[in-house]
Amino acid sequence: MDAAPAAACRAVKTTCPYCGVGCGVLATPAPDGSVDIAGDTTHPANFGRLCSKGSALGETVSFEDRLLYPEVYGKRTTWGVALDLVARAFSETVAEFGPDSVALYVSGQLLTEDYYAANKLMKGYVGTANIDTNSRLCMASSVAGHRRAFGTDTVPGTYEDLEAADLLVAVGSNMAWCHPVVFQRIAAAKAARPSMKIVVVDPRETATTVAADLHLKLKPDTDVALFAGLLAHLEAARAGNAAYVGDFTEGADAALAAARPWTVASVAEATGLVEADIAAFYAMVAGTDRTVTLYSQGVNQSASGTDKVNAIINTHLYTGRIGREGTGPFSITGQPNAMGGREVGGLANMLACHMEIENPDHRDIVQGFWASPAMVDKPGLKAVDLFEAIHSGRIKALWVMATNPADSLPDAGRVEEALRKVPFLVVSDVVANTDTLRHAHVKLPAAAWGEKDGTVTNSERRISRQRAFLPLPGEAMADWKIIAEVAARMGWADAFAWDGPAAVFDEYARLSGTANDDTRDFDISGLAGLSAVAYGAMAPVQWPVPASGAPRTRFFANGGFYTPSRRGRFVAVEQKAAAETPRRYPFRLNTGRVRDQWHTMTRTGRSQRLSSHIGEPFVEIHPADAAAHGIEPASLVRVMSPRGRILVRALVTDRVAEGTLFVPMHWTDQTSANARVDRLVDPVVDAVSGQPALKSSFARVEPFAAAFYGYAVSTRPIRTERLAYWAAARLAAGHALEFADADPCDPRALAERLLGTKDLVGALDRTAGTARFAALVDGELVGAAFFAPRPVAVSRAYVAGLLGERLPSSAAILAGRPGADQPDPGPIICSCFKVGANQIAAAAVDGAGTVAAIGDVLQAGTNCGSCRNEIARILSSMSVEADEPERQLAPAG
Ligand SMILES: Nc1nc2c(c(=O)[nH]1)N[C@H]1C(S)=C(S)[C@@H](COP(=O)(O)OP(=O)(O)OC[C@H]3O[C@@H](n4cnc5c(=O)[nH]c(N)nc54)[C@H](O)[C@@H]3O)O[C@H]1N2
Ligand SMILES: Nc1nc2c(c(=O)[nH]1)N[C@H]1C(S)=C(S)[C@@H](COP(=O)(O)OP(=O)(O)OC[C@H]3O[C@@H](n4cnc5c(=O)[nH]c(N)nc54)[C@H](O)[C@@H]3O)O[C@H]1N2
Ligand code: SF4
Ligand SMILES: [Mo]
Repeated sequence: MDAAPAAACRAVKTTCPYCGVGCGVLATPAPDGSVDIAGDTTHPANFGRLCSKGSALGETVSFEDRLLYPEVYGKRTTWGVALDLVARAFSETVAEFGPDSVALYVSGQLLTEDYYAANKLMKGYVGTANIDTNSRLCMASSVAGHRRAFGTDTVPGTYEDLEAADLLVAVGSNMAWCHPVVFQRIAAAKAARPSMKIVVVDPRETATTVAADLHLKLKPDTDVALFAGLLAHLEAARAGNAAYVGDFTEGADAALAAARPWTVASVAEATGLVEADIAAFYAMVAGTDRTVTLYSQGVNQSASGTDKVNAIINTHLYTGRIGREGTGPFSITGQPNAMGGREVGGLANMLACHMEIENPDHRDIVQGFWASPAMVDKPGLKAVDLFEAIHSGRIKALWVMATNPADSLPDAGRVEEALRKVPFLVVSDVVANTDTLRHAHVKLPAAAWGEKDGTVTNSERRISRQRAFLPLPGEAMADWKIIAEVAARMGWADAFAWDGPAAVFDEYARLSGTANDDTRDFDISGLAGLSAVAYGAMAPVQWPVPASGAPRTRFFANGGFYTPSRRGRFVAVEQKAAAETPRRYPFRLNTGRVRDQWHTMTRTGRSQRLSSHIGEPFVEIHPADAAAHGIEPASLVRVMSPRGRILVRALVTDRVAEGTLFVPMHWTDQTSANARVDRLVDPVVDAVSGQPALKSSFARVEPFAAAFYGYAVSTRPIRTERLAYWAAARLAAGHALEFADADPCDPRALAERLLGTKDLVGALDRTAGTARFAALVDGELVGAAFFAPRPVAVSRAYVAGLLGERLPSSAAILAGRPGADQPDPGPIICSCFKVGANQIAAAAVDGAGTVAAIGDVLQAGTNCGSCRNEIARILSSMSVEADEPERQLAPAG
């Protein structure tokens, strides 16, 4: 059933493998191996839209850098040898040290079928709940908050509610960059109905705050105070829904009692917001029935993450704004199958189909259904503890699938030590080189997006098919199949004898309906019994899909919670006192994402289009802090915590508050010298959910005394030597490298080594201390390198555009920027049409004063639309610094 490669050149309907919006994609493979990508106009998540990452999917499906064959201890081997070894090592470890001595660490980027197989193997057959997922870093606080309030992990609403809301409050979410298509749907709704209001709660200005009617730039981790104060205000303003509270909820009194001490003045004190803004926000919420509160990592990734979630949900229960059109709390999911993983019980404290490990009835249902020989009866280790348990010797064999913990877990240096230390490490991945794979004893080549078949569930509970449209390369195998093969070798062939993903899905659907009778929200028994053909043709569908009983789109408008009393629960929450700032680490370090990269860049990093937006790791630092520390714009900065240090580019901007920093999570040792931000991050976790507080470590900064800065382009990969700083990016015609070092260099000699040729033209300018070299073969530019004592002031877009081109003379390239007759495009804003900031500014000067007008004259923003907010920001400020020194960084964060 795996991957019948599509008949030549037919469009295959599938689902985007990046964010939790879950957009439908039409993929058309061409005979030359390329793939044409378009949005699926029939898919209810996106109706044809795709963002920049989705649009560039075709650039990421090549076999370059793929892991194509199994490897054992560094040598290529057969599947038989690799699978036998994994099964034997796990079996022997369990026999000698017990089931809790082995672990799986999996991912919201697995398909539901993969996830189900992994969970069944561990919780029902090996007999341990030591299977956790990177969703612990992502959604665990939302899961815990949902379970406290609803008795189950339900997102009650839909994307249509976001459009139908009169007030959309986005908390700790940069959705313009991280959930661009949902954001575009909201922006379109607001354009059609300007009375709709958007409030964004974020300590930082972002591409999302640009679109807000009100931006509450609060102090980090003070959201509980803001929402507890809101609850108190709703009571005082008599905006509650007494009937809803009385009929369908419990615990309101305690929550209100905890909230009442908050006044606008004390909230202002706690959050650092001005009273007028708080009062305006509270009045908007009190006066707007159709309110949706959408939230993501600024809420979840916090030591008070679960309390933040419940502080938000309390306000919806109190007003009865839940489960009705245009209302509700809305936890938006990160990964393509974050939601599916929660459904199948991927977390160490859950069973499959939203059943609970601690509940003996649930355990019996699952054990009976699986006929499992060794059912778990207690929760397993959560991600951070799991890696710590390697250090203490408890975990002796670990299998990592579809995640890159060496880069994405907090205190990543210690995680890497654990990976080095664990006696047996298996890693299943699709690419050949990651920071995690380099420690693997066994490497297993997994089928990638486009080659694998199965289902994912998006943020609005919609299950969609991912379909294969490419043949399996090398010996790659689907993840569920790899797991089933290992299970069979451990002695459980019958229980894992599925003949394809349809059979796995069928088993899962049947389990969801077993002994359910609406005692559990997650029921897709109506999808059981699909033939392989029907499964192949399955249209996107929102759960629940019970075999009997009415389907429904939303939850809880009339109660029906899944707590023992069937009432929704208020949770009394307290704002935690701010942790004391250590004297030597005075900055709060916030981390997160940029528009065009996905996590550790193993796939998006291959796309030149995506790399043209932001091509380097950076730290956002306030101008006053930069001045106080002698940090110049675009210079290099060391950011340090007690756990580690990184070296990144300074982005001096008042988008961040004084005393705070923001660093993206994307750059790894594969793409940079020393920019893995999680090496700095404290492994502090939320006490309820175990989710790490990835957005609030303490750090300090220091300018880096660079002897020189450099920028190089080449048609071939550029060597990086032992430079203190480098960051590599893809270009249309090759590669780019930003670099610098503390020790002076001989520029010509270094240029020769970086570009791998001695055949250079160019010159040193001793007075300016600069040097410029170019390598031309038959008049065609194959490489260039620029050196300067300060950040190199050449136009990246211009130089990159000449690579691989035939040049009339070397003068054009050595100037580093276009002549007066050809304006410099500036940093790329629209990656679809390669339109730079300077072009947008120039068009605006010529009269194109709106985003639409810019689209008319430059096309910018007219394809995926992900850059529209950045264009709006340029238009509103018109203060783009053209160059000097030109930054790779786009102007809107
Ligand atoms: N381009 C892109 N899109 C992605 C991803 C990607 O890697 N790249 N990853 C996907 C995944 S898995 C996820 S989980 C989502 C994440 O999506 P988001 O949660 O939107 O992304 P982040 O940038 O991690 O963080 C969001 C915001 O939280 C703010 N924040 C920090 N501390 C606080 C606080 O104390 N309170 C409040 N209110 N806000 C705070 C940050 O300043 C930041 O702007 O994105 C998904 N989409
Ligand atoms: N400081 C900081 N750290 C963070 C965050 C943050 O905001 N700040 N965010 C956290 C969050 S929300 C998340 S979700 C995590 C994400 O962190 P990770 O999950 O570690 O990041 P990815 O780069 O998505 O790693 C996925 C890996 O799986 C591989 N892969 C892709 N498809 C498949 C497949 O089908 N099968 C297999 N076997 N492998 C595949 C990819 O090549 C890649 O190596 O990072 C977390 N870490
Ligand atoms: S919004 Fe972008 S990344 Fe997210 S699913 Fe849609 S196309 Fe993919
Ligand atoms: Mo995530």
